[in-house]
Amino acid sequence: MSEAVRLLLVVAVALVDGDGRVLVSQRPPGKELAGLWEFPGGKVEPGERPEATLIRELAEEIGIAVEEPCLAPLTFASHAYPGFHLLMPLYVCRRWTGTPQPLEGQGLRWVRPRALRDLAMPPADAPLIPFLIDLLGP
Ligand code: 9L3
Ligand code: MG
Repeated sequence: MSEAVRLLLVVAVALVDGDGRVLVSQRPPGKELAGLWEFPGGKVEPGERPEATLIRELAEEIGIAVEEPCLAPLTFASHAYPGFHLLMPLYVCRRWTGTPQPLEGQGLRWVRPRALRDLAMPPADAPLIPFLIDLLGP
């Protein structure tokens, strides 16, 4: 008999600026994975559509407004932690309203896709780098 796997659905987004740079957010002290640089996003609440999660998280964490048609699905990430499996769709977004701000005291950086390789990222995020290099160039 195999044990049931706990599945955590998290959604993340690559915000892309006019120079093909991507926004990464540093998880604040006190949160799990503190200090690691991630694509912004968070947990999908029960009954919530992933796009609605992203719109909510982007407003809460970095103070920008995104409209749903601007969210294009790119790929999925997954990672098996000891207690649960994380499944994380990654969207791409090139249009939003407002200027990203660190509303939770986190670091924010715009980086070219190749420079993501030099950042410490959560295990789900790092395998997404080649997809962004394919899409945006290095
Ligand atoms: N997580 C990993 N990479 C990401 C995001 C947004 C989240 N790009 C992981 C960190 C936590 C879990 O997903 O283990 C839930 O994220 P949050 O709700 O703490 O942001
Ligand atoms: Mg989050």
